[in-house]
Parts: sequence; structure tokens; C-alpha cells
Amino acid sequence: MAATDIAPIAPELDPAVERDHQRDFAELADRLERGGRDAESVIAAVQRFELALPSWALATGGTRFGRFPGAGEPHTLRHKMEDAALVHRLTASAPRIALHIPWDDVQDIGEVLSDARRLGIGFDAVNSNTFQDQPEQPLSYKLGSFSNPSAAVRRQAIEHHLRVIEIGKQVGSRALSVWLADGSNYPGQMSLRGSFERVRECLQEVYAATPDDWRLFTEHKPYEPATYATVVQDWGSSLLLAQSLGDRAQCLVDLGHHLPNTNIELVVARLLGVGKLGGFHFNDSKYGDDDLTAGSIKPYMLFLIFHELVLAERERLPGFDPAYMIDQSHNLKDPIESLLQTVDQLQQAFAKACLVDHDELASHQASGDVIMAERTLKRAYETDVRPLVAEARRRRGGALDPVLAFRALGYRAQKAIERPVAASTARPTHL
Ligand code: LRH
Ligand code: MN
Repeated sequence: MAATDIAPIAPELDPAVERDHQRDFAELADRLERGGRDAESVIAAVQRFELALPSWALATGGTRFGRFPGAGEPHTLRHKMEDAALVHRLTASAPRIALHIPWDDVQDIGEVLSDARRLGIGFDAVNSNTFQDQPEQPLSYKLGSFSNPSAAVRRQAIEHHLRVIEIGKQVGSRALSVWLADGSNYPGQMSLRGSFERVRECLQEVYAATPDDWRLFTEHKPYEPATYATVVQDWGSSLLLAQSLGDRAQCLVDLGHHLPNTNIELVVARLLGVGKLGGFHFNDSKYGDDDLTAGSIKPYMLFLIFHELVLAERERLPGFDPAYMIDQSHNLKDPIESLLQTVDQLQQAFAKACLVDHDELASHQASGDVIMAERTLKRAYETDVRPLVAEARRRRGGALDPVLAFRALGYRAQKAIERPVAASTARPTHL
């Protein structure tokens, strides 16, 4: 059974709901046809759209001020994979999980792989972690990892990445995702060019250790935990690294890693233009790296990002193979419900972007008709594609409304019984 074929899980639908859905979908398909758009081709595109779920976002997140875990939280990698598999079965669109090492304990690879087979999910990029000191770790990353002035600390960080690559090879990953917290809090603390050069040198060694069919993603972030200068601070720094490493190195765009009012769709267009857009960490934010549910704060921006992706795919841009991953922290919402919302929001943003009349848009852009160009884009964005996305899921055994289906399953209450709280009082490794 391929990862994308799923055993239907959506609870029996109330016939009235099914009838309403079929009517809504038929009406939308008819309206699209009158507008020269083909609902079936968009459904096919949505069904090809696959996401990877972050293992670290399946337990309740928190801040330094507090964490409010719920009942039935995952405590083990198996629990996280069970929850990820459920998100996939309800959305028919999230067949892989991205691991974070050492947050995810993969001691028994055989067990992890048999769980993955049983649950019908696979593994996406593996994430390294040199932004925390582990109990048994000889040297501290307090003053950085790859940028650390100490060669011994840099060596330790390289060894960690080599271990992460080994784990990734064993679970069938095809990419290493590297986010470095490296930076400084005060002017003068760190050589701005020296630190970057040290990171480039260490990454060159890590890149060389990745298998030939792998990619290495560099992830930029403007601040936090560093508060003055972050070594890989912006897309320019990430691009310089990816270009110096080689063809298999590309930039990962975490939507929350941009200063307020940054035009992220333009950053995406720039990276697409040079074949260096490796993938995404989808989420949303109001101020900082809030890791909120994608589409919850800036849905138009999300649509504009997918518009750039659909344009790039239509033009068959070289190097176009974005890894679609989510990176969120659920401090208040049930993690599974927020991920179900996220997948639905991303499916909707993608479907709307597929509805843009690209020829009409190009002609208005060429003639300088600003109003008509914007209206062409907005017409797609303002189309309520929910019946179409629901139909795309339904045909693959997924749920029309994943959040309602999840609640109807009573899954969390069941897990609260199976996963006693006692074991979960431990502070989650990702906080
Ligand atoms: C850093 C980041 C990175 C992950 C971490 C969980 O803020 O976005 O992608 O390693 O969150
Ligand atoms: Mn991220």
C-alpha cells in the first residue's frame, strides 16, 4: 500500500451533510466552468499536494512563561507517528513526518520502520539540533556551534550532523534540514564575517557527507535566541551558503522567520528564480516567530506564495521540487486539530492559486492594467474552494471536514486513557 493510498477513516457521514457537500461542489464546479476553469484539474493538483508533519508539533508547545499540556499527549515517537498517521488519514495529504534529532528517540530503527509501515507513513527531512546542550554532551553550544571560535566545538557539531544523516539514511529520508541558532547578543561579541565563514566551512563538510540523492536545506532566521546578530539571518545569507555548498543545497523558507512586513512571496520568487527554493516550514505569525496555524493571520500572503509556486511549476523552472513541511508550536490549540486546520488551509491556498487565469494576468501585466491584473488575482483568491478541497479529500478516503471528523472519532479521549498523564509530566524535549 503506497504511502499516499489510505484506508478510509472518516466516520460515517450524515447523509444530509454528504448531500449538501455534493450540491455545493456541483455548484462550484459549474461556476468555475462558466469562468473557464476546470474543477477536475484543480482536484487532481490538490491530490498531488503532499506535506510533511513536524514530529515536534504533535505535543503541546509553550513559551518560557508557561506550557499547558492537554490529556492524551504523545510521549514517544510511536505516539507521534500514530497522531501523524491520523492527520494523514483525515486529510489524505500528509504522508510523511519530519524527525528532529535528538528530540525523537530512534534507538530501535527496526521498530520505528515497522511502526511506519503499519501506520502507512514515511519520513521527510531530518532536522539537526545544535541549539541545545544535551546531558551527555562534552562541549557547550552556548557560544554557537558551526560558528563557534573553538574548533573542538565545531567538530562536535559536525559529528552530530553526521549522526543525524546516518539516522536519516536508516529511515529513508532524502534531506537534511539545518537551522542554526548561532549568533550574538552584543556588538563586538562575534566576528560577523568570521562566524559566517566558519559556518560555511563546517556545512561544506556536512554537505559532502550527505548521500548523492539527498538535499541539504539551510534555514534562515532574523533573531531568537540571538538578539543582536544571527549568522544565517536572512534569505541572502542562506542563499550565499547554498550557492557555495553545491547544487544539492537549497534554502528553506520558514514563514515565521521574517521581520514584520517582509514581502515573503518576493523572497520565494527570488529563490525560485535561481533554482534554490528547497522548501518551506509553513506557519503564520503576527509579530515574531509565533509558529501559529498557517493561514490564521495572513491568508492572502499564503495564497500569494502559492501563486509564485504555481507559476514556477507551470514554467517548469529548473530545480523546482519544493519540500512542503509544517513547523508550528501549539500552545493553546489541540496539536492535531491545529495541524488538520493547517493542512486544510494549505490545500485551499494551493487550490486558489491553481484557479488564477495566468494568460489573462500576463496580458494585464503586459498592458500595465494594474486594476485588472489585481482583480484577476483576487478573483481566484476570493473563490470559496472549500467544496473542491473537501471533494479532493473525500475521493481519497479523507474527511470532508477533518476537524469535525477528528472530534467525532473521540480520538483524544481514547488517547487520554491509553497515554497516562504520569509519563507526560516530563518537560517536553522541544521546550
Ligand atoms: C527554529 C525552527 C527550526 C526548528 C525549530 C523547531 O525557530 O523554526 O526550524 O528546528 O524551529
Ligand atoms: Mn522552522
